[in-house]
Amino acid sequence: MIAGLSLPQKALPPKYFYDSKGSRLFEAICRLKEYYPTRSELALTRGRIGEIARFAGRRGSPGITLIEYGSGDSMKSRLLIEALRPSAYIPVDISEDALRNAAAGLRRRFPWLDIRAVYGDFSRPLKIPMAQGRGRRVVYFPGSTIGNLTPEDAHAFLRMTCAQVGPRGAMLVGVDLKKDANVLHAAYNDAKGVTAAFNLNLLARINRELGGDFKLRRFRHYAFYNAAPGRIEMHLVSLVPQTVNIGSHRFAFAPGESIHTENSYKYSVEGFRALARSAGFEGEKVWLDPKGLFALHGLVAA
Ligand code: AVJ
Repeated sequence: MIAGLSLPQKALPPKYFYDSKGSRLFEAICRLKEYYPTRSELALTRGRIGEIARFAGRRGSPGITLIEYGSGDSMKSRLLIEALRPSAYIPVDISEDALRNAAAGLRRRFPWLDIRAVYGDFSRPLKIPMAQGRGRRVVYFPGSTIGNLTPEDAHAFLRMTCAQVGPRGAMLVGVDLKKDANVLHAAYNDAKGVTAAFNLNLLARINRELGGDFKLRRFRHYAFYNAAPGRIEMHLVSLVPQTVNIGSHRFAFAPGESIHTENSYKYSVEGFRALARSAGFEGEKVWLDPKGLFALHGLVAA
């Protein structure tokens, strides 16, 4: 946090949004009528689950290990577990509460499944417990979380995942599509202000956990589509000249100066396939929701 706030363009990593309050706010975002990604991905996963499981499982292949990054409430993974019947499921998440609750629910629902929850940050190499056997490894990364990474970081992340699943291993990754800027704008500037509350909670969290003295009313949520890099940017804009303390550190804000809190990159089908290919994956399948808003890519490690 200190390092990010010391940059010329102040910036904080979006992974810190997800304390328990932030996770609840994010779940509320997912229910907003303007926020199409969750609903679109769920509809597409429900509608095509047979094909998706056939791709991931090559039908009948025994001992599949399903690894999910950013599993959250494991909502979509339930569908995939039912259809794919893996022998092991490894949910990885940075929100410990969400992870433990989801794992407990899945244990009741799928008593035959070996579940090993891993609490951690998947953007760094993690020690993943692997079920024994020669089964295929499948990484599931839904939700368009990959959009938080710059294309350079996404490339490195895909390379790491490619090595993790090994030759002929698979990855299912949810990616938000490029679309009309007005639709994007509405999704990140909802009328009820839930996204604004989600963004501002990052400052409240710094106050709670790091002894900061941010006055939340002196900052405003700001989100816009930056067409050149193809990303939504979220910022917190200082409304007045002010200084903020975090422990012994002081940060000055000019009026209008912002903290850049999130990028959410949008990709065309071909754009994402090219990125995946450059990282060692072949884009074998892609499924779109009926409205063409969201894509699920089926990648195979070359
Ligand atoms: C969880 C990263 C996919 O980028 O759309 C939602 C987070 N931020 N509204 C996204 C988010 C503001 C979300 N991801």
